[in-house]
Amino acid sequence: MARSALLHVMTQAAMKAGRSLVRDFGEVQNLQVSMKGPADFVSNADRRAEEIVFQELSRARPDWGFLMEERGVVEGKDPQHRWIVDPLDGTTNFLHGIPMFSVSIALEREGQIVAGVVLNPAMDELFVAEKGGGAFVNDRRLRVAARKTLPEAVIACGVPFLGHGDHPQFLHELRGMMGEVAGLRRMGAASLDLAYVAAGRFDGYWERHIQPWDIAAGAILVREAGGFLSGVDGSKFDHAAGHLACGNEAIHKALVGELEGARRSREALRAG
Ligand code: LIP
Repeated sequence: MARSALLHVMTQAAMKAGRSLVRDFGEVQNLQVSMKGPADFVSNADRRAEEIVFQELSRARPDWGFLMEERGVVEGKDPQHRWIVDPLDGTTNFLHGIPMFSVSIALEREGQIVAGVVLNPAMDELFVAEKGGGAFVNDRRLRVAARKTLPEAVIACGVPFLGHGDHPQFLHELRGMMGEVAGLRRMGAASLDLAYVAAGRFDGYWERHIQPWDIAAGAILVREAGGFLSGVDGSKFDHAAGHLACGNEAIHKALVGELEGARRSREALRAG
């Protein structure tokens, strides 16, 4: 597959940051057994990776701005283009020595995501997509899974954790969903959940309380692999809305239906 100049720039930045993360990941595995633990080290690894992506992309496109997990918004001279970057998605996995983390880079043009790169450097998997050009993993074309019903589907999700998310709401969703599907998974890196939907490994995915840099690149992978995305309530997909559901057309519809059922059952309980 011949990569466009744009995807080339994004891929180079992700791979350079990925090499830095892999070096640091080796060290994290050593630090696991120390009393102090690897937490401070991991924040530095995250910052190092972000600096690399920032430098690489700024050099290639000096006028474009950024939305980055650590740095926040960096205004560019060109108001039409903005990079959306998570230099280390799956931080908790990384911290625990679990090789399920990524560098995620998306390009937003006039508010629309037009290109995305998600690299899992520990597994050597590079997912790329550009609007209208299809989605690929290591140069192999991606297609969402063909399974049409929830009983045959493996569905990924985000699970709220200490101090984060709406725990009762998730329990309602889980109660409904687990009785309907072949399997539920929680991988801990939203960009990879989306990449796996694009690759047909997962049939669908939903998550709430999620940030734009976690999902912007993955969203275009799903779309370019023939998938459907929306908010959890079926609303038009918006990477800044904080929630999403996706899958092929049938699974996406079934997923949104289940989530709506969970919402109604929670409302009913609340109303007493
Ligand atoms: C993480 C996500 C994960 C989600 C966490 C968190 P981080 O991103 O990818 O799926 O459940 O809330 O946002 O913090 O590792 O970049």
